[in-house]
Amino acid sequence: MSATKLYALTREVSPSLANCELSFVERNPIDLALANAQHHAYQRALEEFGYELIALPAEDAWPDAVFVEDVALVLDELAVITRPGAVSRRQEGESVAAVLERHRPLRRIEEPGTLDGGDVLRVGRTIFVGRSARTNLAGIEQLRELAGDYGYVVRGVPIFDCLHLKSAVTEAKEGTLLVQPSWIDKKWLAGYELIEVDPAEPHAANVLRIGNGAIYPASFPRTAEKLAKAGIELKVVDLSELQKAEGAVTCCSLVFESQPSTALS
Ligand code: CIR
Repeated sequence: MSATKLYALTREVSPSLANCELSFVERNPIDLALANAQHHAYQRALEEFGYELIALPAEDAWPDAVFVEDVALVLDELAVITRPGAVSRRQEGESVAAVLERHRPLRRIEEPGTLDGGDVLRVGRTIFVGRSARTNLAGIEQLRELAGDYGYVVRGVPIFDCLHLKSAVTEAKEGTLLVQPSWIDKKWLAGYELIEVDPAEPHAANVLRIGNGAIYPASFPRTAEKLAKAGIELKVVDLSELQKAEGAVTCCSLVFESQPSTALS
């Protein structure tokens, strides 16, 4: 029997990162060399978790292209190429699609739908989708049809004062969500154990869960302590420069397992 392979699709930081989209954070100078070094450390952390890295080259024309999470989502059964809410990001998906089509049947969110992967949180067979400035009802409806065919339940969830659903809530370990209660009404998350971010760390709700471990930003030590107390083994990475571009740990990769047919190669 062939072993399952774990893949992490990433893209190198664009030299034009300083021209990124910004919605809820102020523009501050970004140290590009440091951004690259931090991104490489993030890639190493993924490798330490056993992922084989697929690193796409940087794209000068697309400042936000390092945030590959927003342009696709990968479920066990299919991959969906999104139609990002920001017009400046609409062309980022093609090179990602070219990789993913080797691993999954591809589907697409079509006009008039918009959907950012940062608004999509899969927890088991439930897919929460943020109703944000980037993701519209048509996008959510299209995802409901695509994923519904495979038995996923898609739930649109309002969020406020933040960019994406996964700015407000992510899965920290099986059945446990890390949440920023100022940005999402906890009633949507009934039935899950919740860990709240430390109030002094409003942006701390984004954790990249990997089994019983997780990759987590160095900038949120108080919330990190709560996660560690919950038994989560953290690999802490400094992402200060990508955070200035309103990025977080989940948005810099698409992580997925090989399918049985591709595990042979
Ligand atoms: C944007 O506004 O699209 C980028 N500057 C940041 C995207 C971050 N993506 C994510 O959290 N999924």
